[in-house]
Amino acid sequence: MDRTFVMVKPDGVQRGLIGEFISRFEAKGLKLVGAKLERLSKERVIEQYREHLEKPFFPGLASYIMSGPCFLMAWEGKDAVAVVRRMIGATNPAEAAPGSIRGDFALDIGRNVIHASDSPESAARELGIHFAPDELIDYSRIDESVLYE
Ligand code: YYY
Ligand code: MG
Repeated sequence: MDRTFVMVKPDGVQRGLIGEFISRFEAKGLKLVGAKLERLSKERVIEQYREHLEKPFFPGLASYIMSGPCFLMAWEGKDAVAVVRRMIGATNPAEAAPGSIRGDFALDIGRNVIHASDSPESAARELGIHFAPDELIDYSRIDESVLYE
């Protein structure tokens, strides 16, 4: 099973959308294996977005991510990384498909409400940045026997 890192950004938290987003992932059949509300330090934002450090949008991105608490989650399931990326939609909400989270809840690329890892390698790296090993919980969910072939 894949694990992926998902983060409700400060605009999503402020707009009261944490529960809506959790509901979508739960309804899909994914399993929540870690979660916490946190204000990210500059160091953590730099680590999270290190591929974008030199981009012109980085300063704005960093101050937005640090503008308030984020809700950090780890989700587990079959192909969870790819599945969650499709569920959150394209980076630019104007191009994100209706039915995706960004397609349904955002308008501006600089306020796109949610983050999710883009590959299994990024997921492992990002989970390592934000969660200590004992914050990720191994358990079975009762519906797993009917969710999977
Ligand atoms: O992975 P994803 O969040 O979909 O997009 P990235 O290309 O990794 O960019 C990270 C983050 O940076 C994006 O969610 C919004 C912001 N951003 C921006 O503000 N302006 C851009 N032109 C590109 C990205
Ligand atoms: Mg990305």
